[in-house]
Amino acid sequence: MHKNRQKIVVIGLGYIGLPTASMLATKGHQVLGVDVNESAVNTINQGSIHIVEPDLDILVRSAVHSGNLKASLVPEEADTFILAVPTPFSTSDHGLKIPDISYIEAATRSIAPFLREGNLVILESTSPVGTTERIGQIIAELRPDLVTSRSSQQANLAIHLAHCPERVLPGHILRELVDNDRIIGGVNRAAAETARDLYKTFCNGGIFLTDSKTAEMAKLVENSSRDVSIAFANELSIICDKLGINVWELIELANKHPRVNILQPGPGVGGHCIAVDPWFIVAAAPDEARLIRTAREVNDAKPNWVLDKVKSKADRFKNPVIGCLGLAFKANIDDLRESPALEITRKLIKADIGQVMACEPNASDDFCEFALFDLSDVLQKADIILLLVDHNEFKQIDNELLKEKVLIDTRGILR
Ligand code: SAJ
Repeated sequence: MHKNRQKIVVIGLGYIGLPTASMLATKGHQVLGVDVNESAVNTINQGSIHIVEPDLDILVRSAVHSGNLKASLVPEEADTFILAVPTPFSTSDHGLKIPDISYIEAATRSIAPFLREGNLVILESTSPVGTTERIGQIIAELRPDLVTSRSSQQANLAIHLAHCPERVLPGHILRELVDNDRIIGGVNRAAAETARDLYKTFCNGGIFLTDSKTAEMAKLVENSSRDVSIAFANELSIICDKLGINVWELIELANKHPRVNILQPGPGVGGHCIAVDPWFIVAAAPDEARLIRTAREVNDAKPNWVLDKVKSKADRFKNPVIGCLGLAFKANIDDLRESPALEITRKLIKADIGQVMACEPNASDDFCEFALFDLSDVLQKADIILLLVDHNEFKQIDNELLKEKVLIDTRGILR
C-alpha cells in the first residue's frame, strides 16, 4: 500500500462523505464513493452535486473530471474504507432517545466481503461510545479469516480499525476539512498511526492520536459543550424577557469580562448534530448526564416559548398577518433539518391565529410544504414580524419599514 496514493472506498456520500471523497481524489487518491441513493450516484458521476455546500460543486466537478472520483451503489476492494453514514436516534418505549447505529452496521456488512489483510477501516460518523469496537466484532463474525487472535474482550484483526470523527461546520466544510485539527482513535496504536498517514495527505491541522472510545466521546462532548452553552443563552433570554432586560445588550456587556463568553440565544437549536449528539451521552449514562440532558430540554423547549410569545401578541389583533422570516436551522444556509424556525412556522400555521407569510431566501425550488413570499411582500403586509433566522438579507432590513409593526426578534438582529 502506497501511503500517499491509495485506493479508497468512502461509504455514504452526504455532507461529510462527499467532501471527504472529493478532497482525497484531488490529492491523487483513487476514490470510489458508495451510496444507496441511485440518483445521488448518477448526479456525482456527471460531476454535479445533490446537496448544497459552498464550493463543493467545484471540488466534485474537478475530482470527477480528473478520473480519480467515481460513485457507485456497491463497494469494491481497496486499501482504505471510510464510513461516513448517518447516526440518527430513535425514541425508546420509555421516551429515551437512543442512538441508531444500524446504518453503520449495514455499511460494515457491505464492505466486509471486500476486506484484505492490512486494510485500514475508518469510522467518521458521529457515534456512541463503543461503536468502533462493534465494527470490529461484526468484521470478526463475517470474516473469521481476518482474526489473528482472540482475547476475552475482543478479537484482534489483521486490519487497522480507527475512529476519526468529522468536525466540519456546515457552510464552511471545505475550509474546515483542511484546516481543523483531527482526533484519531485507533483500536490500537498501529491503527491510529496508519490512519494518521492518510489524513496527513489532505489535513493541515494538528492530528492527535488516542483510543477509539475517547475519540468517540470527544466528538459527542464537543457538540454537547456547545449545546449546554446555547442552553445557557436561551435560558437567559427567557429570564431577561420576564425581567424586562434586553438580553443581547446584557450578553454583549457580560462578554466584556476576559473569562466570559456567552453564546447567542435563538429560537432553539437545530441541525442534525448539536440537537442529536448529546442524547448519545444521556443514553449511555442516563443517571449521570443531568446537565447535558437539561440543556437539551431547555433548547428543545425554546420553540414553544417563541410560539406562546407570538400567540400572546396576536391576541391584540383580529386575524393578524404574521411574517415569519427564515426557515433554515441557521444563518445563510438552506438546510431545514431539525430546524426550530421551520417547526415554529409549521405550528403557527396549524394554530390558525392569523395569516402566516413565510420568507426563506435560501429555500430550494422544490420546497412545497407551504407558500413562501418575497421579503418585500412580507414587510409590506405583516402586522407581526417574527424573525427566526439571522440571514444576511434580514440584517439589511430598513428599520423604517418595521416602525408600525410588532417585532419578535429571536436572534437579536433587528435592533
Ligand atoms: N446556535 C444558537 N446560538 C449560538 C450558536 C448556534 O442558537 O450562539 C444554534 C444555530 O442557530 C443552530 C444550532 O445552534 O440552530 C447549531 O448550529 P452550529 O453552527 O452551532 O453547529 P452545526 O450543527 O452547524 O455544526 C456543529 C459544529 N460543532 C461545534 O461547533 C462544536 C461542527 O463543528 C460539527 O462538525 C457539526 O456540529 C457536526 O457535524 O457534528
